[in-house]
Amino acid sequence: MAADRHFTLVGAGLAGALLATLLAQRGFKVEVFERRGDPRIDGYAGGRSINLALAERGLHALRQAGADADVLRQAVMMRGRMVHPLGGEPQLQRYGRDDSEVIWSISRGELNITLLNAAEAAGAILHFDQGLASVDFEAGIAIFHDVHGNDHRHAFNALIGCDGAGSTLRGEMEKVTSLGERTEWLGHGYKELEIPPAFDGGFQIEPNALHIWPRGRYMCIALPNDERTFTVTLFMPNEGEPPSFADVRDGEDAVALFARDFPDALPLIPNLARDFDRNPVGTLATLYLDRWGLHGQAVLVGDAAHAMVPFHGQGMNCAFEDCVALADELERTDDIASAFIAYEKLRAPNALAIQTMALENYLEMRDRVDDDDYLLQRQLELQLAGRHPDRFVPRYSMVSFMRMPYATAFERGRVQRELLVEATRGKSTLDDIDWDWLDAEVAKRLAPLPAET
Ligand code: FAD
Ligand code: E0Q
Repeated sequence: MAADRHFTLVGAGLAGALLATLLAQRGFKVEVFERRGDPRIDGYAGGRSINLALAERGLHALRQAGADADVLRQAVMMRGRMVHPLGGEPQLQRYGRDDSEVIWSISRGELNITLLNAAEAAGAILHFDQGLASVDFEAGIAIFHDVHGNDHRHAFNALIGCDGAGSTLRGEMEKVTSLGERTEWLGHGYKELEIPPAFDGGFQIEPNALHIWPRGRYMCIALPNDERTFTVTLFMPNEGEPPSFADVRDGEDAVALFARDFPDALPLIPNLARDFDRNPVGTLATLYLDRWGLHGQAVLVGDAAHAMVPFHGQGMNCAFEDCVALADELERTDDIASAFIAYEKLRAPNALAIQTMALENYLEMRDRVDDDDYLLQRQLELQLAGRHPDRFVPRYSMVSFMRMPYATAFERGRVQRELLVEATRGKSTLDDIDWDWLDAEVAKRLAPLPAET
């Protein structure tokens, strides 16, 4: 490995902190510049507790960095989706076969702090309150702005953009060469609210689940925090047929919406009106690029390269897979330019596949999880998974519990969906399934999966 290989990372969020750790552990020189303050000193931006679902892909990346145990210690297990129909009893839809197939709710702030500590322990140098302002690629100089308005000129060898969906580095690269950037706005936004602990200090609702209140064009979800609270997220169109953020404008409107459409959630959220008024409406979009790199000078990872809508809970998981892939490529060859290209070639088709599946999952979550035909297809899916465990694996499981490329999960998922639709067409129970035909079709259309995926 060439001794002069020095990487400058822009952004010390989730991907930046993990990538810094992985590269420093491989013996590279790593410097990281983060626009915000050090969350270990200043507290995490916003002070709100926001959480994320961590699945096998992200967990595996954390294992590579030796950070998995620290992260899991603060995590809450989620066995499945607790669906709250309007006027009915909540029902748990298990994600996996048993407790070996679960996902984890973790605090974004705590995860970031754990990874920043890991990065420093591995030898990375972190600079906070230093936001990338511009890049002179010809001179090899990046300019960072600090909070006092001072500029710092930094000579770089190679830049890695971990600066999120609104990436400044991407904008600077785009000025030199077209990346083919395209942003597709979802037209729906989100608002974060909080369920506090019960009077006795425990959780107010089932802690080991991801709660969903599906309502057709909009929905609420809640993920547990280890301090016995839940972070609730309301997803809703920005405008159009009510309700939307255009007509649910303030806390009072929100209380009325919850009283009508989420009556079991309303009493759990005592500060709903206040939180609604204080917290911003988040925007949601998918970002597509034709290119992620600029020769050997710069490359993008995570949301900076491929921001996605959050409905599969895979944005961070995918970003973490990117980090491992890039670190592995950089270790494999001394030529940074060819490592950047190999990384992009490996990851771009997979990023596109999970972006597509995340968009599909919004429709499924808000509109289908309580439908009869959906429930019948899910029953059949479970039966087929039991009959053909090496061939028929639910797409959710391929994405969340396995590490095969996302593009493979997407393609096999497409074949499986066709089978489920064909086999249940015109049927209302599994009693009428033609099993001989179906078992033969599974064997014909789905090759066995290799044992280690
Ligand atoms: P970020 O985490 O956004 O980090 C970017 C960092 O760069 C920040 O620290 C920022 O301050 C810094 N920065 C920005 N500009 C500059 C600059 N000019 N100079 C220096 N630093 C800069 N993913 C999951 O896997 N599971 C989930 O359950 C999940 N839920 C989600 C729910 C919602 C509502 C949303 C919006 C997203 C969710 N995601 C989830 C996606 C996940 O948040 C992102 O994919 C992940 O944060 C991407 O990491 P990143 O490091 O690329 O970007
Ligand atoms: C998960 C875990 C924001 C968010 C995060 C998630 C999930 C969902 C719905 C949402 C998908 C699922 N899901 O339950 O199918 O698995 O992360 Cl909205």
